Amino acid sequence: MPTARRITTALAAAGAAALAATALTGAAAAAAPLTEAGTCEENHVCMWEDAGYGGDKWVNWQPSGTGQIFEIGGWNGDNEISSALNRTGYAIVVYADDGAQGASYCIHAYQPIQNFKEVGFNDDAESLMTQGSC
Ligand SMILES: [Ca+2]
Ligand SMILES: [Ca+2]
Repeated sequence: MPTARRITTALAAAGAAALAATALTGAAAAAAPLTEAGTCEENHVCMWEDAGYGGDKWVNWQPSGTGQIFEIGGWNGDNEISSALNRTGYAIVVYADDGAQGASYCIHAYQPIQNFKEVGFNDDAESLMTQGSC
């Protein structure tokens, strides 16, 4: 029965197409964490270990006023920060030492820092503090 055989072949082809579609969906899901690494929620300050908002995100902070200090973890971000997204209306001062001490660099409200090397503060930040402006 040539007709039935043709239908079976068509069904097999449809099955293969469905499998291929599933594989594509799986690849998209696996890529999701990369997108997440480069994102920062509204009203948050986010900082990453690599330039271009990549690698581990060691800072994900939602400050609620000025003069607030965020302590970057000693084993999780101190002297590693290379990029930042400031999605708050506060200026964010990054400090070279714990407890908002030492050399500092001021990030303006809503300013992205794609690469801290460009502002001379790469792998330096150990703590942060909010200010009204720089
Ligand atoms: Ca780094
Ligand atoms: Ca620290």
